[in-house]
Amino acid sequence: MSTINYSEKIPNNVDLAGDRTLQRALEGWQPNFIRWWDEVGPDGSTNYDVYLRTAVSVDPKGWAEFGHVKMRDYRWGIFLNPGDADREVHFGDHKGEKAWQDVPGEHRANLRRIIVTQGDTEPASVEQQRHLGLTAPSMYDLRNLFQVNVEEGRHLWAMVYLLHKHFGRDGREEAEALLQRQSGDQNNPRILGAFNEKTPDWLAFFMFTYFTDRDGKFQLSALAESAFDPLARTTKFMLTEEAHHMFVGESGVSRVLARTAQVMNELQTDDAQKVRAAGAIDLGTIQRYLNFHYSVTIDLFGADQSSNAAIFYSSGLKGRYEEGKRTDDHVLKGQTYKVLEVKDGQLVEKDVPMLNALNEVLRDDFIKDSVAGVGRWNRVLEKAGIATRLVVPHKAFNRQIGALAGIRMAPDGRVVNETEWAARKNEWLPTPEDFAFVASLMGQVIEPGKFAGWIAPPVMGINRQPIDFEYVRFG
Ligand code: BYC
Repeated sequence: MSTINYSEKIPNNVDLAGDRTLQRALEGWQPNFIRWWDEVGPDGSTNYDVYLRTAVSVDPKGWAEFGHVKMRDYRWGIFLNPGDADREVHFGDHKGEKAWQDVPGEHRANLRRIIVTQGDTEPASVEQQRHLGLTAPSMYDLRNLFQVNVEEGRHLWAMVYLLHKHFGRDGREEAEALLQRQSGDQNNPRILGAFNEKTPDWLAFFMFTYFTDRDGKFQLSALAESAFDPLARTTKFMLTEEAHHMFVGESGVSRVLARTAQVMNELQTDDAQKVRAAGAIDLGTIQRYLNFHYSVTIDLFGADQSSNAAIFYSSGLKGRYEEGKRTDDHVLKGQTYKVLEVKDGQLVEKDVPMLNALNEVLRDDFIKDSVAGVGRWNRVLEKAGIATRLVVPHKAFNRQIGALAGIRMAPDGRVVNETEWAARKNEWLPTPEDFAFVASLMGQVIEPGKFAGWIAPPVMGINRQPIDFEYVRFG
């Protein structure tokens, strides 16, 4: 079960050949996927041979192989972590029952909705990143972008497999619709807000892979607890790939900071204009990008009180992050959790039923994890002797979803009036001028071992290759 069969048109470890109808249906979807990739996937990359890792097994010790491949020939496939025949549901009303190998009728609509929402984010991110290859700061970074892109494509495959196998005709229709919605499209946008935003430059890409891919980590971890075993097993394997995406973001921002700090030290200045004139990105701009990506990403966890979230949990569809490590009763009835609301112009906490607050619980877990990485960024500044520190804004800052939506708030958590917001929002969120400046730095640098002037080289290469390795061969 766990070896991947690469001799088939669709590589898989789910014995696709044993289900001819499913195999034919997925082989019917495959050319549509390739057409989608050609139309809205990485711009101008068709002839490139890219040093990519491809999953060859689900054994954590040796799951991937590296080699130069053309992206449209990447072996996108269907890989589930090994199953455990004795697995039990370990939270919610079905706790203690056997995990489900098929979809129970009463949970069908909700499960489909969760799988479609998850699936929708994957192609969305490829669409958002499609032009970035044209302005890559190095061949190393170009390769990382493409690695992220092909794996998001594979994550789409993971969800499409579940839709085709377990949801019949509706599932096949949803799988088609996943290729039809498009990021930012006025008439047929992607489902969740952050996936309709632009990723216009590489600073935005690094912030996206740091923050928004981390939403992926937390949502996939919650789904990896699911009573619906095929969803749990496929999301567990997706998490293996996701780790690299967050690494790209975290190390990317670190390298931008390292270069900025170097320029600040060379010029003995913290003046943004002087830093910019020297071709580096000033810390104010980096902070504003951080504020934006952090706030749109925490919206992805949904409303702070949600009856959907309660139903998803109680019915065993979606657990909490690291559900198995928690020591409560895993049913959560009668328990409460604190959420925020505005009363008399002040933010106040109130206790609400925990089950309804599970989006907030997951958001708070995400926040802890995000803050830790921002601390690692600050150590780059500290080591360089720079006094400025990056901070994540208050969680009510710039929110569009839930009870905090639309509140005018400074990043430090002060509720502000419309006048102050209007006067100061350019200090807090990226301005058109910031975008224009960052865009002005984006020129393609693709000679092996060379890096754009606004970013430091990485500490080491990919898969123990040297930094000046030919990660991409241009056809
Ligand atoms: N934007 O009751 P609520 C990843 C909607 S990222 C727009 O709170 P619920 C990746 C909501 O749909 C991980 N709309 O909803 C990262 C609902 O709409 P309807 C993606 C939003 O269901 C980088 C209404 O508002 N995976 O993998 O409790 C690169 C009421 O809200 C938003 C998942 O999200 C928003 N931000 O929670 C590539 C996991 N937020 O039904 C990939 C699956 C909420 O009233 N999804 N709405 O029309 C879920 O678990 C849930 O759908 C959500 C929403 C947590 C997202």
